[in-house]
Amino acid sequence: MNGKDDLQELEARFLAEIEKAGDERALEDIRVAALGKKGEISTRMKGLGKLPPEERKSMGQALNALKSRIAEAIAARREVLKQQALAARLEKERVDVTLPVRPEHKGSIHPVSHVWEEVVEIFADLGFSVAEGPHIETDWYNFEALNIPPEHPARQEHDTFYFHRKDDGTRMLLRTHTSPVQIRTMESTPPPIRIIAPGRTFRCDSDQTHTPMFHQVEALVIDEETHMGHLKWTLEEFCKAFFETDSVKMRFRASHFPFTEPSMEVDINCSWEGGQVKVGEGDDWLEILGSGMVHPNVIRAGGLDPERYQGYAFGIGLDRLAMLKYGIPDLRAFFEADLRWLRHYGFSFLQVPTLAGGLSA
Ligand code: 2NM
Repeated sequence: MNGKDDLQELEARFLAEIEKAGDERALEDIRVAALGKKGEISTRMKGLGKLPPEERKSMGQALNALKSRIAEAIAARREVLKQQALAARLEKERVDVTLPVRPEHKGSIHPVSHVWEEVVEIFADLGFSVAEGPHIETDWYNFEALNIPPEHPARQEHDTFYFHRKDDGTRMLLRTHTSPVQIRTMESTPPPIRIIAPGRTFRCDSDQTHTPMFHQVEALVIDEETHMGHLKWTLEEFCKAFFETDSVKMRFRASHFPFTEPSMEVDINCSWEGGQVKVGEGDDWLEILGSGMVHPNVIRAGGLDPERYQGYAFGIGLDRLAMLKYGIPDLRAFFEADLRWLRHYGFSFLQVPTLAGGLSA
């Protein structure tokens, strides 16, 4: 048979097969039969040497051109098949998001997540926005900028997780509090600043009352006039809203933190009955947060002028808040992912805390 006629027939046959290929596997079989090492075209390429020299060149060109056309046809068909497969999958896996929620759902919202949302809701209502930042921080943002120089004793208390040193001798760390977010906010936002920074924090400490990962929410307010009266009012509003009682009594105790001056720890009244704490009744006191007026060194580290700007900050442990409000006795159970525990203490995803609808209800 004349070589060129043979090629035309070959091309027609392969193009027809490609067009008929129903899936990517069938297409791959055709590719191997046509373009593979032992395929029709390669076999003919190998035969070129036996042709008379004057035919060899044109036959070689014809074979190469055919090879490209078949490869193109296969690629085009593959694209069509891919689109068809995707369309079929989308059709089959379609979810009607307008259907009502199924009552038999299994998941639940972790109490820490729930309390996190409650706290955000309360402070949003007081005019605070939420700020977030990285878990992996530099020494500057986690310590130096917060008025904690390298030799400061507070460094030991922080039980910091460090990463390997870099070539320049510095090392990154897991933030030990969310305060780095406040520094970053001061750098990026002109006052007035009114933010809360909820998030995960990390300390190399593990016993009955400490887990290596825990949650904090810290607040920062900076402008030209803010004073301790504002701090006290804000904390009182927060406690009343969070514990859902107007009867909660608060006690401010002088304390010391490197990043605030003066510093106060805040206790609320509670009762202990049958091993259960109740907030807002009784004559015992329970420490729930630390606070103070932001130290001028910290304001300066945030890039602001402490002669012009001042403000307050405070920090609250979210895990402890969750234990107190929902009567959860053991901190370590929080992070064990025990399904029975999660079902018992978890919240329905429909129980979104809002001030209008009730935080815990
Ligand atoms: C606390 C207690 C007191 C605090 C201070 C700052 C910053 F960045 F503004 F200096 N952030 N958070 C602070 C103050 C945190 O936690 C117990």
